[in-house]
Amino acid sequence: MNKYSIFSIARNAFSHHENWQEAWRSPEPRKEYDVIIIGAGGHGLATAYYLAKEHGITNVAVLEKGWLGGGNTARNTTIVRSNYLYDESAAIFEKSLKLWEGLSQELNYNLMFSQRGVYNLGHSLQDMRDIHRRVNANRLNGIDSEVVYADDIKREVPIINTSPDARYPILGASLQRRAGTARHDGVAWGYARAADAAGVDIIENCEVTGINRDGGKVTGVETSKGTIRANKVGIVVAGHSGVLAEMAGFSLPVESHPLQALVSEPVKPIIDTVIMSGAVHAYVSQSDKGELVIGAGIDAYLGYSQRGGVDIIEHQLAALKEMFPIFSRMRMLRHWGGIVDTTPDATPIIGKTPVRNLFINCGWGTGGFKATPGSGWAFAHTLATGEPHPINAPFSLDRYTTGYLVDEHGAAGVAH
Ligand code: FAD
Ligand code: PYC
Repeated sequence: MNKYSIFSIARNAFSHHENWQEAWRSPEPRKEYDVIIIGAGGHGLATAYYLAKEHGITNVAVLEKGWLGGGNTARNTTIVRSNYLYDESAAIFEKSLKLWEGLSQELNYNLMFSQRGVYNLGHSLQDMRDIHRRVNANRLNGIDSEVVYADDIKREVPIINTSPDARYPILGASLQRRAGTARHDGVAWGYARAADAAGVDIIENCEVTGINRDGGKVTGVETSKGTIRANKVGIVVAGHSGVLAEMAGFSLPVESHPLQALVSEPVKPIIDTVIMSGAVHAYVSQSDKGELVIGAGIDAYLGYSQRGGVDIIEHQLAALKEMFPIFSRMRMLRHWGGIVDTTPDATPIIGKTPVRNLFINCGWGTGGFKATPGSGWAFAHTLATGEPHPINAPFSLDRYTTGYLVDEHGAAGVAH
């Protein structure tokens, strides 16, 4: 750090941040835009950024009913990986991972992207067969992925319990070394700043309450700040996708479920990778602040409250304690929930809707954070050209009538 940055930090500290430049503007909505994006989560903001960067479309508004990033984007546990089973998923998640690898530089924003590796554990012979199959599929798609065994894991993560006497003994895992974690709200802020700089209007506290149509074509939206016209509209609202689809007069095969997470009190560095177990429904990493970041599968019931049942976290902590006995006396500090939109094949929907010029990007369930850059990139193409990019063509809504499903339940990482 040089003397100028020390002075600048001191000056800003004493000014109580009053003179800081806003990272993005807070404009009033115009009467009309070329494109409206509903939802300022990571996916919506990334879409706006790539519309400007890749397609030169900047007469764009992103409408957010709350605050930017206040949905699942800043509620998630930030695991980024691309080790999905099917070619279709591998293509979009790997595209995303490649974008992650240069994103801090591209946005000039420190996203704290940390390629610390992700282990997906196997606890039975059948788990290990499935892991072999997925690792082979990953490698055929050029995705780094390897099978490791209990001793290998123990060497890298000495605090893990690999005793064969455990209730769910750890036999091995798939390991993706390029996978890892990132700073979740930083992703929203980085994309927002870059999109705003390109001329995109990001309008917070602006709830969309209706989708206007004329002759089967979208013409704009009704909002808490009035009517706004648009040639094209993209819906990117995660847990509220069904609500927005209903406003536009069609239904989606999605369910909205709470998904919970919690963090412990901060401790010194004890785990420098990510451990996930789909079988016992628990996963853990350690944040830069020292907190253990812990999650599980979805709550079984449907709902829109951003909280969940205590039984889920009780179960996940019991499972985690068996895997890491050293955690048994740690205190938990905070706990929250988000609303995730799950699809029957655990795979997203990105593309056209029955309403002309109205497009949707949803159904990422428990696993969309990792896809933020790739999803925004592909959705921007879809909005700009009116047609899906080959990378998102397999994720059309009509696959639920044609039957071309992409069943990723086995690789979703978290049960849903
Ligand atoms: P959001 O960030 O939810 O953005 C949608 C926005 O739309 C919200 O800000 C909302 O306020 C807004 N909105 C809704 N209705 C309206 C309306 N009517 N008008 C205007 N705006 C509206 N994924 C991973 O890859 N790795 C993980 O480790 C991971 N962990 C998770 C842990 C938890 C606890 C949760 C809840 C999710 C997790 N996920 C994870 C999933 C991931 O968070 C989501 O898939 C992803 O963030 C979705 O991003 P988004 O931008 O589509 O949605
Ligand atoms: O998709 O890898 C994932 C994930 C981890 C935690 C929640 N989702």
